[in-house]
Amino acid sequence: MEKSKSLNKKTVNKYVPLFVLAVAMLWIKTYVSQKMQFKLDVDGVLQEFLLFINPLGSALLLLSLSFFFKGARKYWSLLLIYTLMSVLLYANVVYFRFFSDFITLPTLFQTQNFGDLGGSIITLIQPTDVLFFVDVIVLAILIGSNRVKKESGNFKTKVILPVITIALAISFFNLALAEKDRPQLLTRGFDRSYIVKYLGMYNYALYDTVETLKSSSQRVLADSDDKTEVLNYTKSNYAKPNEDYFGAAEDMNVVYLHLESFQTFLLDYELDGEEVTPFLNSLIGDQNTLYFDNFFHQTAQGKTSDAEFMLENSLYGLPKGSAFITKGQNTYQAAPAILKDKGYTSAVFHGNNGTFWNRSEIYKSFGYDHFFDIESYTNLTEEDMAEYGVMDKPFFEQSGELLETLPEPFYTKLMTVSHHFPYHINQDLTTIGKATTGDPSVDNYFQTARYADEAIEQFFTQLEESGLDDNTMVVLYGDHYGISDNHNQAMEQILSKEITPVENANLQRVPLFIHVPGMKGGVDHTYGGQIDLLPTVMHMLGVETENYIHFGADLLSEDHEELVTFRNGDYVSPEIYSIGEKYYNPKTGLPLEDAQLEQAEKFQQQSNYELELSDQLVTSDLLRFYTPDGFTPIDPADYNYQNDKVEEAE
Ligand code: GP9
Ligand code: MN
Repeated sequence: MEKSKSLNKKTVNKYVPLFVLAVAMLWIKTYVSQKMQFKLDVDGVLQEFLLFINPLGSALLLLSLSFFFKGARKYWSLLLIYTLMSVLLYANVVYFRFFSDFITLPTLFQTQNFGDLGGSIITLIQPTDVLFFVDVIVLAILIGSNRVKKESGNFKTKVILPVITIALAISFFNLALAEKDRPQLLTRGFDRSYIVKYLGMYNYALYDTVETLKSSSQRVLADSDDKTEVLNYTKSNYAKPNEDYFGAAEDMNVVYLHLESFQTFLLDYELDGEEVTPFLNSLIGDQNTLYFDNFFHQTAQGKTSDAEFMLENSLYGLPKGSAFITKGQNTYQAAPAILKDKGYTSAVFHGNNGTFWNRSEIYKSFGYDHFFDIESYTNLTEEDMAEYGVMDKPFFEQSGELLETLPEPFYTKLMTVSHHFPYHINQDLTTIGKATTGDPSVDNYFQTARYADEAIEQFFTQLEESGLDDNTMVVLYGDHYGISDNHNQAMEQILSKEITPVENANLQRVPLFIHVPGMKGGVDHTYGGQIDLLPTVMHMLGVETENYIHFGADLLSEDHEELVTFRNGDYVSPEIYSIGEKYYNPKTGLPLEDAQLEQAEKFQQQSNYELELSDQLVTSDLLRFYTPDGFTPIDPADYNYQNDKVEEAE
């Protein structure tokens, strides 16, 4: 009895200082990282305090799990937990540099995508990042060396319990203060950066895990009745076609040009007096082209895949992760499937690995007949390759040839890649200088945009030469921002104006062009977003959409409501912008006048409801319970893209 007591005391005396050191190091490192590496918009003393205190509770709690291990194992478990937490923190730091966001479990499942990010990840890692692991090494040396004698004793509950109680007390105190500053923080979630700001990196990871498990259980619990509310909403939101445009492209081929990272501000921008995108600018004045200058991207974490998801389905991407990844097995009634019943053959062209964003799987659920990925492109030299696949010019050259092999009419999507962060391009291929803000992403952005513009012009020439141009509708759209708000300081120099919340929302405009031979063109100022593309294009093809569950509405319809909902719950409309739970007058950039608050609230409720219903539909896979009249359901097992690949001669 006497012996075990003294052993326990010795264990405490030896282990506790090491434990305290570990907690202190992890706390400080996490605080400094949260403060310096993430953009959390910390406002006021309370938020500053919360940011400082929030890593302590979780560091104490998680590291104290080592107390449960016996003998020397508790030293090694301490090191293991410490290392895992450090890796989690660092992974988020790197991820944030690229996405301005935090890792979520669904994005982690896409290991292939992380592998493919390869080149970009290297540009995101900095030599000073070693500092993130100096403490891990210190701890490892301390534990590994013989100087720290690893006491074989175990902790008694009366030692463990107070530590855990203190850890929990700190965490609850933290949560209570956070809820005071931001009510419903956990129930509504708001924004991942809020959770990190208020509760810290590690509690965020815990929160995300719980949310992900919750979401995967939803599918199991859903039944056919759940679709009724969604169907009622989308029916009431339906906008009937504009007679002047309905069927304007009937039986024509469709070519979507997916313009990677293209923002609208590029179009009228002149860099040192020179147009950046002369070809696209000329399309604005083309007599057979409609150009939408108030068109917005509505993507979130799924970036490119969110844009694709919306334009194929008129359903919103998920609030976190990518529906392409986590909902690839769902039932869909996507554009290729709708058009299959009208005799269309469908294909995607993308000079990247087919597995990126899980495309090679979800395209089957969409009913795509062909998927030409990197393995369909031949004789590529190193110069032909960008970080995410084939450079746009060789890509269009070969895609154009493949396009001609398809039976008509076809519905196709060509995905460009060379204008992608970090906008590197061989200087021999450039025809415009860089900007000079000193921020490399912003400065390079114009060169790859110009290259893309030239590539698009080349594609239009190819279409003419092949004779397809007379009978092909071409839709060009920007997928999402290329310059995140992390670069707003440099963007203020580029645009010579302050980037207020309203200006930042304005920067989320992406171009939309719809070119149809024989159709009356012009500039259309309608406010709309990617969610509206599917019904707009279907109506132009002469296909009615009334029976489909679509959250968007035909941009050309008189019934189209000018309310563009962003994935984070913000919205824009001609008179009112809602940004971060504040309402603005977009014309003045100032807070909204009282007289319009009622309308602002109404729009907000509608936006929230629409996102909620779309999420319900996607997370619970509700389309499996609904088949529109005249639609033939898709069986993904019928699709195989092996034959679209070519064996390159040795
Ligand atoms: C990858 C490409 C880029 O294949 O479409 O995707 P993004 O990083 O823009 O989401
Ligand atoms: Mn993209």
